[in-house]
Amino acid sequence: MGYPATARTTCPYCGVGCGVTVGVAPDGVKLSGDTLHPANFGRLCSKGSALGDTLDHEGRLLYPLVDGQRTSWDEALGQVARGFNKVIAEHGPDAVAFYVSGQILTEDYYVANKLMKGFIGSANIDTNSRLCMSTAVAAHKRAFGADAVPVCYEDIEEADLVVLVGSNYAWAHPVLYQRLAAAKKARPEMQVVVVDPRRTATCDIADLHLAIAPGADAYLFNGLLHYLRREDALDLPYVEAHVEGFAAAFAAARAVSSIPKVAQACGVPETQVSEFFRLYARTPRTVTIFSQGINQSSSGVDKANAIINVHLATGRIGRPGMGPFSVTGQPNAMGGREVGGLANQLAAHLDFSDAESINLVARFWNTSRIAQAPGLKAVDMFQAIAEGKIKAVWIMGTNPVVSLPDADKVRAALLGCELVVVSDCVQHTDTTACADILLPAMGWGEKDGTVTNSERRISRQRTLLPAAGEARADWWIITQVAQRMGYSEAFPYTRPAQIFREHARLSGFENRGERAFDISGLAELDDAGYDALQPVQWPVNSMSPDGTTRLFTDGRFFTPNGKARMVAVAPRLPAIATDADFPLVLNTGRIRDQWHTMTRTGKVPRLNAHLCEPFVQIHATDAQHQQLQDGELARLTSRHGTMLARVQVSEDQRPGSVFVPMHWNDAFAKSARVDALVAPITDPISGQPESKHAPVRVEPYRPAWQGFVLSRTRLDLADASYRACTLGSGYWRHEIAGEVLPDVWRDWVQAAAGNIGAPARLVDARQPGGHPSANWIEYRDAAMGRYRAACLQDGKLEVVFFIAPDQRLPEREWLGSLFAQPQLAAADLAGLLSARPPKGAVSDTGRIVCACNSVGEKTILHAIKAQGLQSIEAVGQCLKAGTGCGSCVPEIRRLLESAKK
Ligand SMILES: Nc1nc2c(c(=O)[nH]1)N[C@H]1C(S)=C(S)[C@@H](COP(=O)(O)OP(=O)(O)OC[C@H]3O[C@@H](n4cnc5c(=O)[nH]c(N)nc54)[C@H](O)[C@@H]3O)O[C@H]1N2
Ligand SMILES: Nc1nc2c(c(=O)[nH]1)N[C@H]1C(S)=C(S)[C@@H](COP(=O)(O)OP(=O)(O)OC[C@H]3O[C@@H](n4cnc5c(=O)[nH]c(N)nc54)[C@H](O)[C@@H]3O)O[C@H]1N2
Ligand code: SF4
Ligand SMILES: [Mo]
Repeated sequence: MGYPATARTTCPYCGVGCGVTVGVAPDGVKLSGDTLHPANFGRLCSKGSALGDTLDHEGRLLYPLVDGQRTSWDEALGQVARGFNKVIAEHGPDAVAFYVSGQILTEDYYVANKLMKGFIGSANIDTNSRLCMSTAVAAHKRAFGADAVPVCYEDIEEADLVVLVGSNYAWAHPVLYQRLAAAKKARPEMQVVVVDPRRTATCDIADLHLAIAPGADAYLFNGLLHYLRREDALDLPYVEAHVEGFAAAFAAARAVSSIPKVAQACGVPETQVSEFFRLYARTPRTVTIFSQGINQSSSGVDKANAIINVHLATGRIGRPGMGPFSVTGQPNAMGGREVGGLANQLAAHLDFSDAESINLVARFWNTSRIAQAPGLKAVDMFQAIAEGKIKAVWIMGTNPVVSLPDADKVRAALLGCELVVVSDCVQHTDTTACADILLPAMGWGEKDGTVTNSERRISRQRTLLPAAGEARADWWIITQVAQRMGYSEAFPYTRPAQIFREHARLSGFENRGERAFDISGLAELDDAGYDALQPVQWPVNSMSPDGTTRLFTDGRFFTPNGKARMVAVAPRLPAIATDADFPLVLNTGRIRDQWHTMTRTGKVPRLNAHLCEPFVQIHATDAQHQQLQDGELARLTSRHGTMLARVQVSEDQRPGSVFVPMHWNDAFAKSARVDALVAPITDPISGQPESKHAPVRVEPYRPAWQGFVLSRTRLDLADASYRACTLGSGYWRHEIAGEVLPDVWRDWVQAAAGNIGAPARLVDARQPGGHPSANWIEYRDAAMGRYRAACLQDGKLEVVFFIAPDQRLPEREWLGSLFAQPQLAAADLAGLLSARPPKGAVSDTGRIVCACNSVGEKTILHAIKAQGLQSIEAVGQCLKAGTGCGSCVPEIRRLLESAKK
């Protein structure tokens, strides 16, 4: 097969679904935003623009492995098929399960769902979208009768008021944030309100930030509904014609409705609540964006409906610049919903609620084995694995040992399970470590198919490169297993276009307009048409052959009577309250430059440079109360588990609440999996876990010593009690701490020396020699507990160790930059163990702020002061910082502000 010189494809990270143009040249790939793609019009964020750096095969899973041994595809596939068939024969179809992901393509998803629900005959297929979008799905179905997102991206730009609830747009949906920021710049009268317990980077463009008490959002939106009624700001004719349930919803909202009461329930000043309500009342063009701060909650579905209620009652839906907007997280979260990948869905927006639907899908698939009832949702599925009720599980494209709540139990469940199959692109993850059979999946740039973004837009991911090793497409792997399980006739696929056509046909099959998801207009695409498919928003059918920008424009919904439903919401706070033992609320989420469990973004030095350790952000009052100091280590404990993280004292945090990123895991750190602390509590309707509100305790962790090692190779450093490893430019950075005293360092130094062929005997700095080509220099102050060492080989820096009794250690950036030098200059060598850069060294940048142009905090602050820079534009002109993807603009603005103080 030939590979194209340039191709248009779609970013594999977030649900914005940006188009990417890739040129493949002998010296590597050249990548830029697709100027024609309607999601991004040429823009990319830091992660998207670094995609080219993720394509090497380092760390990839290249061959099928059974019990750790390389084997042929035929053997591995045969073992999976036989293993599943054996369990099914002995214990029935509900004793097996698939756990899949919003990161596989629609075609992969379709085949997995068809195999489990249609032919194995169980609905035990669930997806990581359970942890992500299942709340929004349930809320949409309650309100609209279908899981359909009403709006399109232009609505964000056309709105006069954009409310972001539990969404850190600037970091999690950066290109949409940039579109919003640009729209606001062009029309400064546009208002932006952020509702989030933390002050996030998104607040950079906010006119108002409500630092709401964790979990209190339903009080706010119920209060708003009541206020709008009182102020006569509802669209009662619209409600009369198109909405039902108003009276009950309004009655429920009345319980806590005066502004002082709402303010108290939400823990924000009254003035802010009234400002928000007034703004909302007078601004018809309103878009309310909501994300995981709403979804990941034990009352998330009610909260989402409280938001949608207000849009229905004001008729702000189905019109330009208006609507509730649940933004999807993963690149194909929406595609998974279309094929029915959740355990309580069936296929193509049909579910198990009536025999008719089941019968329809059974006829279409020509099967007599179709599942008759919903399967187990993710948290229950892993519970069933733990109890031995599920005996074989196949995990595809997700890392549940890191991302599911009560993650230590999840690991134990997998280790105790009879047959664990994992399909992944990466060999060493916390989940692949639990697998009996590992199947290498093609990654981005290799695989071929479709994804659907937040605004229902289907785009192509296209093949640009040959597969790594023997990696195969997920749809192919599932098809092959299905054939070996005895279902060849129903799984004849040899290319994704066939699967896509079948999926499109099913969406239109006996669909007389009652199912929102309808892409029957694409069912006849030939292979060439599929290859050339341009981004298009569903529904795509005979009525709207070019797709559909906005839904519900005619006020008709997918309920039996065509009316939307308002839902009576009685607000509930997080399921488990804080108490004296666990006094703080643990909020978890994303950082700008990492993607989930870091399997891909963790390979890119410039993405690792922004924030390179697991951290816990805490307000100064709480820090003081717990006697925690900025920069030291802390132990976090909940009823379920414990972790270590670096303390970041910050005014951005709401007192009583701490924030920890979800990303770190055992593949990059030790004791840093935050989901070990999160309780497996879920929303009763959606089954989505309460990942944002676990009660915890945070205490100082004061080990005997702390330190860091920078080295060309990655070191194991197994005896450290705390460890976080990140890849820098040409070196690995290991942040470490430990309980056991100095000897252990010697062991590590010796181990590192072993790696590079240096002498086992340490050579003092004052007596170089011992080995003709390697040099150790060492500094030790046993009384003070300080130790420093460096090794050079032929003048090139190989490793530096810095150990101290506490966290007061030199900065790493300058030392790291020395790894780029083929020969250490004398001045650099002189400053090495004192970690003092020679005067005027340009490489002493401080923490990297701008990932695109590698500009550090120190450099920016220095330029601001030395050259009197006053604006983002001036910093950009001077240093290029902020001129790439723009994701760091909020941080640069804060540096400008801090310099003024
Ligand atoms: N850089 C980056 N971007 C990503 C991802 C990534 O891993 N990295 N992942 C993608 C995926 S799959 C998803 S689902 C999205 C998620 O995108 P977001 O939902 O925007 O991201 P989160 O950081 O999980 O959480 C959003 C915010 O909810 C707030 N929050 C917590 N509790 C509450 C509450 O009670 N009320 C309110 N109003 N807010 C609260 C948190 O403080 C946080 O700022 O991001 C996508 N984009
Ligand atoms: N505490 C807490 N927990 C959370 C969240 C939170 O906010 N807080 N967020 C939740 C949310 S919203 C989400 S979406 C999840 C995400 O959590 P996960 O899905 O567990 O995280 P990823 O790192 O994205 O895992 C994807 C895996 O699939 C592999 N992969 C990538 N592409 C492919 C492919 O094409 N095929 C195959 N077979 N494998 C592939 C990657 O190497 C990686 O191992 O985490 C959830 N967990
Ligand atoms: S905004 Fe999302 S889809 Fe766009 S480039 Fe960034 S990660 Fe990729
Ligand atoms: Mo997600």
